[in-house]
Amino acid sequence: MLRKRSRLIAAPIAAAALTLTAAGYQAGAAESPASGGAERSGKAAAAPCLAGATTLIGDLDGDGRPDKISNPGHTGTKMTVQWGTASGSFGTKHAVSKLVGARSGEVTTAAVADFQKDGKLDLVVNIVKPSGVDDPATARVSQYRPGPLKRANLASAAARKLDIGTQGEAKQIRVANYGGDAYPDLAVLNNAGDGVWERSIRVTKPRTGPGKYDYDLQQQYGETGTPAEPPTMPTTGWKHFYKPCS
Ligand SMILES: [Ca+2]
Ligand SMILES: [Ca+2]
Repeated sequence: MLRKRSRLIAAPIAAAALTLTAAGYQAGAAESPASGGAERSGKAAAAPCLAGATTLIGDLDGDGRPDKISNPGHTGTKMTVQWGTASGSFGTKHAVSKLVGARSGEVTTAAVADFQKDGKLDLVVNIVKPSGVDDPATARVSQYRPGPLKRANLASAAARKLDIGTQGEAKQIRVANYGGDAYPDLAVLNNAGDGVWERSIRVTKPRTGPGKYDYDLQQQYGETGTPAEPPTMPTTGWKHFYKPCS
């Protein structure tokens, strides 16, 4: 029954999902030849839910078991993941910055949500070493990583580059809601250089995930400030898209 249900959910998703499913099979087979393959082929986990304002429970690695994603202060800079176990509990905390391979002096910002709404949680991650001067540095990593993600390094078979990494230095990335549609958007606390901090907006398009910088949307939803008076940042992104777990 679970298999049937997972197929029904997967059916509307085109070729991209087939690629992910194939990757899931391979990853599962490599890790656990006995049972991993079947489980990772698309067993449907329950919909993500909130266990408190900064803790999301949902399946991030596609094994059908809910994982715990914690985001202290909503900033995306101190995010941790605890993988779900067979008994329904959660394993040890892994810092997202460490999983994605951040180096000394680099700032890692991350946001988790099901951005394109295919039923699997996704990751937005940006890794940048601040320049320390007025000209912002380019990020070493700035990606949208559609789930399922590998446990070891949060890699995705369908990772895509984002322009967040070339438009300033991201200090925070938060899930946001702009325009009132069903797709989670992003608010980036961005050092744009020359003493300007901005709330930089990326609106998500159906099926494809977070979009590029858009001048009109930025005028509508963005805000500029300074280090002394930074722009306000959203704290209700997850709350808007996910219900409490109980
Ligand atoms: Ca999981
Ligand atoms: Ca997704």
